[in-house]
Amino acid sequence: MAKKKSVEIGEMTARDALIVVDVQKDFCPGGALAVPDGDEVVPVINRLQELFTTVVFSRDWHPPGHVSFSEQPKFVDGSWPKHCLAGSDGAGFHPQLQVPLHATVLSKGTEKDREAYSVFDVGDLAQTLRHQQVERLFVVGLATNYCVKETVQAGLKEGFQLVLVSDACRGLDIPKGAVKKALDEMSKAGALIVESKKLPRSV
Ligand code: VGL
Ligand code: ZN
Repeated sequence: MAKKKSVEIGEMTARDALIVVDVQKDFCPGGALAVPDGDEVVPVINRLQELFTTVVFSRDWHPPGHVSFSEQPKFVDGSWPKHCLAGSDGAGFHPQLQVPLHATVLSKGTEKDREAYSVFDVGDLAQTLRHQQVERLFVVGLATNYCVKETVQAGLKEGFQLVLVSDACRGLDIPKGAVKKALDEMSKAGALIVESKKLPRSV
């Protein structure tokens, strides 16, 4: 009988890094650009962190009048209500998200005229990770079909192996099916999509 093909994660090592994308108040219920159930990723991500020696946090961090802000916000591709204003309360991490004191925090979308969905748009993250001998990235956070997807795609282009932990992500399903489409695109591009319970140490 044919065995169902299973994803091989193997051992977790110091060559793995966790990238936590934009788990900020504005992307959680009650926030300016709320992702449905966005806050549900928080306990999953807090548990996952125990598996990693390297954890990088990104935050969306826009100046007033950022190019992505729209007067008539449509919640579609590139036209958003004002969100994640640098230094504002809404731009803060979710209060229950564990962010270790010395964690790397990368702010993105800080230039007024340029959108930046991928964490790799900030500085030389790829180079830094390579210097740390990181080979494989586990990506989690918000929103699946924007900053998470672009980070996964950019990471693959930089030559990393990519794992998306599906229950540690939530997306904006507008139009309906957009999140599924994003998952398919990431998978086709070469990312593994796994649930956190499939990771080596049960978390
Ligand atoms: C994001 C829309 C606008 C994200 C950021 O973090 O996915 N989405 N800015
Ligand atoms: Zn933004």
